[in-house]
Amino acid sequence: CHASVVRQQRRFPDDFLFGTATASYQIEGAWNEDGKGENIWDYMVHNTPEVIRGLSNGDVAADSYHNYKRDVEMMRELGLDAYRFSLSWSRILPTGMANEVNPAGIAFYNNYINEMLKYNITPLITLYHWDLPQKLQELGGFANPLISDWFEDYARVVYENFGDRVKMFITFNEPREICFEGYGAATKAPILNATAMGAYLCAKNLVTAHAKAYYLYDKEFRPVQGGQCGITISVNWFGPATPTPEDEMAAELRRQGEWGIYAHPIFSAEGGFPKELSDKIAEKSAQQGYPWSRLPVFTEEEKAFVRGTSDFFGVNHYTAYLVSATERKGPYPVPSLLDDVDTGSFPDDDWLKSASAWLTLAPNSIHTALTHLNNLYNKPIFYITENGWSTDESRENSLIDDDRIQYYRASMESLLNCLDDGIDLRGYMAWSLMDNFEWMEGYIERFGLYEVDFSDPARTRTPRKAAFVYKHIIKHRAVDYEYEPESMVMTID
Ligand code: PNW
Repeated sequence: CHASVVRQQRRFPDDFLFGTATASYQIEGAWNEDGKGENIWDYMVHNTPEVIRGLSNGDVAADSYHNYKRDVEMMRELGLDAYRFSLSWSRILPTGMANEVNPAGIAFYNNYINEMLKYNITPLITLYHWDLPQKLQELGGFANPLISDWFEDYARVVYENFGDRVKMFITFNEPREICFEGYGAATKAPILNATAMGAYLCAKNLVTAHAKAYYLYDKEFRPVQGGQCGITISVNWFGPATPTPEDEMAAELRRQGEWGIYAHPIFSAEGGFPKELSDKIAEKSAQQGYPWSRLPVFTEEEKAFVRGTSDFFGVNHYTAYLVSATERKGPYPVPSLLDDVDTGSFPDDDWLKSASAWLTLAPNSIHTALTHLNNLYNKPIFYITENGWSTDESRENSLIDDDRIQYYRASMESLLNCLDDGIDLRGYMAWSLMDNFEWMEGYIERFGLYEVDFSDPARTRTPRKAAFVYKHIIKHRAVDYEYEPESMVMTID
């Protein structure tokens, strides 16, 4: 007879960075306070409020501009090693250009950073998480190649002001959502719906802007500041629906269209846009009567400029899809990235569903995606810069989020599979520290480890059950399936 069976626990290394992530427009509020300029989300929610579910906006959001000390207190409660947050470009440069730096904006981020450092929490800064200054949008935004100069000027202000204390910079969060959703469709600001032309122009200009900001850091700031600069790309997994050559090819094309278009120019040995995707778009463009491919080309010089410009690969990973060459395709607008790629995608019926239409719990998909990236791009350093689960705001017992716990535990196992395989994965940021403005879904889909009461002027934050579970994982560097919080009262250890 035996007293207890101890499950063999796999552990995370002590120096593995566990954190949470947020973004400026989603949490800060104070949209027009202390000299902040207007950005494309301010403009969109005020001029076309009907595009947001529940007609809400980020004017106040979680009001982190005034609650930043409470935010850091929550980080301490969770025992975080790191915190990833983004800077509001128009809070720092109200016109978007570097002619005028807003001292109150610099002071706010200094306070936030210094408060974290006081408690040994490593700050990770994202320079751009979707909130372009409106004035720059009026000049074409990411469709204008000059974006790379404007972004470089902004990056210089950021490195100069914060680089003495912040050692990890992420230039852009999720080019796919910026370009494909904001320019190619109307599902994110600036809701341009400029078909595939807009999305492809944006893709080339964005990776070039990233490269400029990287060289600026590498040449002028790294020698004195000694940090790292990289980019975060959303890499969900797209696998074949059936093991046929047609579906295998469909999945490959879809991967190239979803994330290869942004990752290949930076992380591949040859640079430029992915080959099969480029061929396919050239072929479609010719059929449609265009005198040239709708996908811009990189000259050899441009390829060399962009290639190799990231110290790490930041991966936002949430879910997976099955891809078919024939099933459940479109109809897609013509021309569009999805019509160019010409595939159908859907989750497996057995995967647990979240409150977000696009998000299911796909088994071990972090490991599948990272294994693929690791082989494709010659073993870069990886960070998971976002991963998380949504629940609906109308749920009863909204603090008891067993589905979110199931999702996070599954993610942990998938991370450990990566570490077991020798993938150079150095950290994991859960999305999100707290409920926030979930873009077009307003406050209806909730991703927080802490619940935020958006009807309360104080925006009170309350830990969900998953917060206790994540805290326990961080503290013990392992997943304990037997663990249950003793109470829902959170303390700082
Ligand atoms: C991320 N997808 O966006 C963003 O970086 C966050 O700002 C956002 O709140 C979070 O995920 C949750 O939505 C994504 O379609 C948007 O797979 C779409 C997808 C993935 C991530």
